[in-house]
Amino acid sequence: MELRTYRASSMHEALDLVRCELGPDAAILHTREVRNRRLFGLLRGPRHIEVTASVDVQVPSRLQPEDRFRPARPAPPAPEEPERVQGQLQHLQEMVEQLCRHQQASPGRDLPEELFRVFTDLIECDVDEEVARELVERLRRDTPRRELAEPMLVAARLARMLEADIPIAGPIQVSAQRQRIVALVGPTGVGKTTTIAKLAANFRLKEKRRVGLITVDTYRIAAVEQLRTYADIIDLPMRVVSTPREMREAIRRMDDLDLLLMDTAGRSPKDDVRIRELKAFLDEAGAGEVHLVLSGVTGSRTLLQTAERFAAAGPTALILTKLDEATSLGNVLPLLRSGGPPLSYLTNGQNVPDDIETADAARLAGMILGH
Ligand SMILES: Nc1nc2c(ncn2[C@@H]2O[C@H](COP(=O)(O)OP(=O)(O)OP(=O)(O)O)[C@@H](O)[C@H]2O)c(=O)[nH]1
Ligand SMILES: [Mg+2]
Repeated sequence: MELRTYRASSMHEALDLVRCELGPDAAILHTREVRNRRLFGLLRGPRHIEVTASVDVQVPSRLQPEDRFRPARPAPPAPEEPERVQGQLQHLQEMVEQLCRHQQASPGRDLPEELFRVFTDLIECDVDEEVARELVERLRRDTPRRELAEPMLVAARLARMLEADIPIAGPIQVSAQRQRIVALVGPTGVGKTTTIAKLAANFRLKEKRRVGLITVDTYRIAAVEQLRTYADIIDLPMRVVSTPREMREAIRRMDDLDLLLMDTAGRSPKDDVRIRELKAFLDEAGAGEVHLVLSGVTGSRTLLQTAERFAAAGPTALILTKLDEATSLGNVLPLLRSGGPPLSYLTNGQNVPDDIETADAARLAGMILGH
């Protein structure tokens, strides 16, 4: 049995949602008024109506008859009395079993009101239901009862829990003693070239490092031109390579530089062959660091699947881009908790070189919670 819960600002809107998604046969099982608090804040938010509905269950609706979607089902021809009672009993038993099963899976089971609110806040921050449930259960297990009554303390504890789940790589370590070769890989259009420009400008202009650029993105003329424009503005040497031999040659010619940043062509996560080709190229270059670049505005499942596909390129770190465009960031949690590469940088805008920062677990946890 599938139960769905809808929230809207009025009963009318909530019922429209149910009608749209579940059709006119949906049974309304429960309605309640909820008030969202701004995340873990003390202020009461706007009033919402929450409606739980199902197309699978056949119980009398809690709504007034005029609001019901399900017209009364035509009565079947009356069977013999004992048979009818037996049938009803069996139906009732099935219904109770289904409701018990749902109750066990439900996050609201026995949850104190404060934690239920944390759960709904997490859902609103785009955290997957499964992850939200796990976090709330951990909170319930670990939080002393008197602390539960203090939203600020609960929020702080939750933030620390998230923080502990975010692996951090730290920034690229550049030194004059040993050259570092760092490649950025990832799907198309996520911001690889822009991020290379930001990194290059920061290391060159702020840290006064000797930086060079290499692009292996020769699939599009515009891609080479884009990087060349940045190389000209920042005043950096740049090489375009399309074969392993050219790669070795380019690296040999730039072996006096502290940092080589390597831009690669965006690859579809579904293109396993191209991703393996890319890995061979990076091995040839001796890239000591491979940063997988993913956009923070991607859905949680796609983020996980894309990271899985790009595992073949041997990423050692993760960069999340376009955080400025995301309305919520709970979608990145499953990826960060999946045991993949640790985070190196976050980018939050199109401006070169400013819109980049070294990833910080506490700050990102706060961003995910909408602080
Ligand atoms: N809002 C926002 N836009 C960004 C960010 N980083 C990059 N962009 C924009 O995203 C678009 C694509 O950026 P590119 O750097 O060309 O992306 P790419 O990954 O190199 O793309 P391909 O080489 O085609 O695979 C550009 O319009 C960038 O300005 C960011 O942090 N925030
Ligand atoms: Mg590019």
